[in-house]
Amino acid sequence: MDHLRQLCREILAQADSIAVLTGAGISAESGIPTFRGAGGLWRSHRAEDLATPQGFARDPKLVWEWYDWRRAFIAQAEPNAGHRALAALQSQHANFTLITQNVDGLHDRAGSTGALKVHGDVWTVRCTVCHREREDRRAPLPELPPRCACGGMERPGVVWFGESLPQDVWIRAEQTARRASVLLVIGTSAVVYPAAGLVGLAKSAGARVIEINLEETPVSSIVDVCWRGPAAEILPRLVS
Ligand code: BJW
Ligand code: ZN
Repeated sequence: MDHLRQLCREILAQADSIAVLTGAGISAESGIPTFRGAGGLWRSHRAEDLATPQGFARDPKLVWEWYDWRRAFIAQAEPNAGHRALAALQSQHANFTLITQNVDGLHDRAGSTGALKVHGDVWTVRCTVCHREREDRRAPLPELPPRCACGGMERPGVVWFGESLPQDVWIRAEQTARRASVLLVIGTSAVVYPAAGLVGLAKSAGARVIEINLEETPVSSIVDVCWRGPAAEILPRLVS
C-alpha cells in the first residue's frame, strides 16, 4: 500500500486543481448506512416508495417517517477521519472543490466549505406549494409532514429518482469536473446518474482520476488509480 500512497501523494502534489466526488461510503465509518450492498438501505427499503416523487405523492407520511428516522440517526453521528482529511486537503489547496452526493452534512461538520451538494441536503425542507426552502435541524420533527408558513406541505430538500438536480449546483459540478487536473472518487457505487457521469467527464477532459472504495465499481476500469480500502483509513494517509 505504500507505493499507492506515494503515487497518490505525488499526483496530488502536482495538481493545479483538485476535485473530489464523494458518496455514501465516506460516511459508512460514521455509522451511516449506505444505499447499496450488504446492510444498504435499499436492501430493506424500496427506493420506489421512499425516494421518488411518486412515492411521496402516494404516502407523504411514510416518506417523512423514513427521513425523520434518518435525520435522527445522522444527527447523532460524527464526521470521521475521512471527512476531516478532505477538509484538511481543502485547506492546503487554493483550487479545491468538493462535490458530494451525500445529504448528511457531515462534510460541513468536518470543516469543508462550499461543498456542491448535487443531491440536496437532508437538513433542508421545501414547500410543495410555494417552493420556499428553509433549514430545519430538529430531529425528530414535531409534526409529520411538516408545514410551511403558507400552510402547504413540505418535503425533504433532497433529489429523488426522476428529478432534476439543482441546476446551479449541477452546472458548477460539471465545470469543476471539466477543469480538474485530479479527481478523487470516494465511496460511491457510481451507478446513479448524472453524478456518476462526472468521472468520465473529468477523465475525458484530461484529469487523473483516483478511486477510493472497498470494491470495484463501473468506473474502476477508466480511472488511473484504484485504492481499495476504507476511506477513513486511506484519506488520512493521503493527506498527512
Ligand atoms: C466504501 C466504504 C468505506 C462502503 N470506504 N468505500 C433508468 C430508468 C429510470 C431512471 C434512470 C434510468 N437510468 C438512469 C436513470 C436516472 C436515475 C439513475 O441514475 N438511476 C440508476 C440507479 C438506474 N437518476 C436520476 O433519476 C437522477 N435524476 C436525473 O437523472 O434527472 C434527469 C431525469 C429526469 C426524469 C427521468 C429520468 C432522468 C436523480 C438521482 C437522485 C438520487 N437520489 C438518491 C437519494 C438522495 C436523498 C436521500 O439520501 O434520501 O441519492 S438515491 C441514492 O443513490 C442517493 C445517493 O446520493 C445515490 C448514490 O449512491 P452512493 O453514494 O454511490 O451510495 P451507494 O450505497 O450506492 O454506494 C456506496 C459505495 O461506497 C459502494 O461502492 C461501497 O463499496 C463503498 N463503500 N463503505 C470506502 N468505508
Ligand atoms: Zn409554502
